[in-house]
Amino acid sequence: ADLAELDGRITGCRACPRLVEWREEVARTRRAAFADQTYWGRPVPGFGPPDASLLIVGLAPAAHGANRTGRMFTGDRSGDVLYAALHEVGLASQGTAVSADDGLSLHGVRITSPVRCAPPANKPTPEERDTCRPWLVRELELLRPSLRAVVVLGAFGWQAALPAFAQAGWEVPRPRPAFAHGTRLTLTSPARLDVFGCFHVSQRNTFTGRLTPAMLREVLRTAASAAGL
Ligand code: DU
Ligand code: SF4
Repeated sequence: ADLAELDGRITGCRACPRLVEWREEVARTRRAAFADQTYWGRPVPGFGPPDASLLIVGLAPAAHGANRTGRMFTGDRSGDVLYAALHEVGLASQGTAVSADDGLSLHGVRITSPVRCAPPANKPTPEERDTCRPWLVRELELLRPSLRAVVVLGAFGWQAALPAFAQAGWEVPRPRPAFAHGTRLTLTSPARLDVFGCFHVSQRNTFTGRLTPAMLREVLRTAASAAGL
């Protein structure tokens, strides 16, 4: 089994009835600006090379972003911020992401999500988060040989990711360290993994200045350095 095979299995998942209904309804009704497009409307797999040393963990696909284009953070405002920063720090081949065939490639970085289907109001339930976790655990197991650092975007991702690290074989301290922007959690066993907390790139944080492009670049630079990139 490899990551490409895992990605294929993920895209066929229908384990969460509420999310299956929502992702497909959004794909049917569409937004006026995208009325002529065929929406992906399925679970979104990780994006990036299978030997990535840095992993970025988000929240869930945006209804008219990744749920439309089929690629993480592609075609939405969150992605505009994330990919611009990745490009500026040298981790992405271009600073924009508009469609799955726009030519963008990532250097040593993979982007994934603890929930793979677009949820209503961008809010998965705890049950949906737990139902989706095995996909992230499997992705972590397959990335483990090359993986050295993780950037977790937001508290939801943090709460989902720490148990996934534990299930994938890392020793995670209990009680689990709380999420904070700028937090660095270094796991040491069975192999070193530096985990960084960063405010999510959603408009709620970027429009208000809670997360500035400079703050995001700083976390990405520090994490890339920890990852040997
Ligand atoms: O099929 P592939 O060229 O190995 O790409 C798999 C997957 O990883 C696809 O989503 C493109 C992405 N990717 C990347 O972002 N950067 C790379 O350097 C290589 C592949
Ligand atoms: Fe499957 Fe995850 Fe989508 Fe639920 S959110 S249907 S577990 S891919």
